[in-house]
Amino acid sequence: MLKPRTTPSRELVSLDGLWRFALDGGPGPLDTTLEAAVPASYNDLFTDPAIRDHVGWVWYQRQVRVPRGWAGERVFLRVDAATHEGRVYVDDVLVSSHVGGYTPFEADISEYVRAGEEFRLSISVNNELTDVTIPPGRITVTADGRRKQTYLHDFYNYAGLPRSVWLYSTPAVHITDVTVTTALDGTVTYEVETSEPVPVSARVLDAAGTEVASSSDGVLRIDNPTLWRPGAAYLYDLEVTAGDDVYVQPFGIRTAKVRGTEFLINGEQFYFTGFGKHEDTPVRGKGHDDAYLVHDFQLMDWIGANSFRTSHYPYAEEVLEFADRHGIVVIDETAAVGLNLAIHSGLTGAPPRPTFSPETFGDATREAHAQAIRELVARDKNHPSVVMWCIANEPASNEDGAREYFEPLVELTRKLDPTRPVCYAAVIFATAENDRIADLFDVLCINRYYGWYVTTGDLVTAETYLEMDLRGWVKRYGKPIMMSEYGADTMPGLHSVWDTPWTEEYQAAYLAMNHRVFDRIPEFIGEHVWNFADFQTAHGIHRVDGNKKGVFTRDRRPKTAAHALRERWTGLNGRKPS
Ligand code: BDP
Repeated sequence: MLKPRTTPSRELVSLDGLWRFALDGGPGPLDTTLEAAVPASYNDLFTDPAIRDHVGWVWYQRQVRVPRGWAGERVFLRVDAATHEGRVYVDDVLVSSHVGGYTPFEADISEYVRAGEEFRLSISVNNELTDVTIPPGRITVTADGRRKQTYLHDFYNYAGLPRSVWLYSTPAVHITDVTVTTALDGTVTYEVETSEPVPVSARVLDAAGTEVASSSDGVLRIDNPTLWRPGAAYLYDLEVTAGDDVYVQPFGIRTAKVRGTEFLINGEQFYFTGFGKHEDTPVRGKGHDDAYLVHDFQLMDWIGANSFRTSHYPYAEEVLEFADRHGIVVIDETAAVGLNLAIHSGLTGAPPRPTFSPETFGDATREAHAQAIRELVARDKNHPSVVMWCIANEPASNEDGAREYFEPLVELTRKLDPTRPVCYAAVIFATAENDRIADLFDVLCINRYYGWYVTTGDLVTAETYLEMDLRGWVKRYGKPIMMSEYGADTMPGLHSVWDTPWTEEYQAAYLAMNHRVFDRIPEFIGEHVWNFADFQTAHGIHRVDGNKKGVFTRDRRPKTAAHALRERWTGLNGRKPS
């Protein structure tokens, strides 16, 4: 799905800003004095707990004027994200609806609007998570009649319109999709879809804007191509012309492959250093913010991180574009977090239920999951920064039914994109012995908290357990292995001379213990600390104002461990620490 852009044939109007907001009332004029910022999650904007804890639909509304020059053009309304379900109304007409909180959708509204005139735009957004949504959740009704949302992940279920909303124009016949595939010798293959059959041609402009190739047969050849490399980004523009429409798709020339136990970018071994992140900031919640975007990438550069995982959902497209431009490597994840009922029963003492069954997560969940994969790949396939798809975080891959559930999803991912490796992040209950799905994937991504949730405060035992565990995976599967999560909650300002959990010293010692183990395993291809920054967690779970495993605080100040990581990672340039 194409990102809206201005091109010689397309215009773009941002609808970001303040919208009228209400818990109910639309699509007629909202009777409200509340206003909500877009982009932003609505939860932390207001002081009223009835809004923060609301379960169900909310309404956003504003007037929009179609530019007067757009007569005869197609007019599209594009929502970058409505978390988790969105419905778009032009005046009283429902023009589009979409399920899935972290991928975009759009509607051709040409027949409902006129150039130069205003219309009332309403978007209703629903935050409910159920056993057929990705991510899953559950709604219960309390004894006093309140609907309560629970879910199987720790981060707060921020909702609303966390990304931009756009109005854009195209010519009547227009480009609807572009797919670019590259090879290191400079061969660029492109596929273009259009709303009606028209002749298509394309040319490539280099970073200086000079034309370096052109064709109309789907294949382009660039002589002496400059590759996109981690830490040394280089982007070309593919300018596609189809009839009267022009679309410009940036791309990079690079490959990402697994060979034996190596992860190769452009045929060279790559060692991941970095983080699992979250889209999470004070007040905005999951709202995209360009200032935090720039600052977070500055901090990643400062600390020597060359990569991150979009845990646990697709991030705003601006984030991936920034990574493309700055040579940061991305593992791109679906929102399939929490397909694991054992963790929940472990935490609550509820009797364990099988994760994969018709009564729990069955065919309908898997179809929602498949759709999440389709939309992720459709949106992000052209980003050179994305080197691997992660299709789930901590599923119950050790349980009956996991293989039946995942096999078709892995096949689907590979069919949609044969060019990138595929992984999932394995939960602690899934071991080399009992995991049912690891052989289907390319890289072993392991989440482990020895020394935190297990053997808390005992880093000596933790080191032994961790090494045994990781070596078991290497031995059984012979695939590249990386740590996709390891971390310890840390209260900034808390110090100790002993191995005391929650202190800054303990976080640093915990990470150092993990690093000793990684460095003893030749098949290791990377380390992503959990988490880049502290983040807000679900109401009512056992956390003190959020998850504190950040190496930076929620307002992005370094904890002691940040300096130690900086020492380890700086200067590696994708090579394994020695
Ligand atoms: C892992 C999850 C991650 C959590 C983390 C934690 O993948 O989302 O935030 O644990 O508990 O199980 O800090």
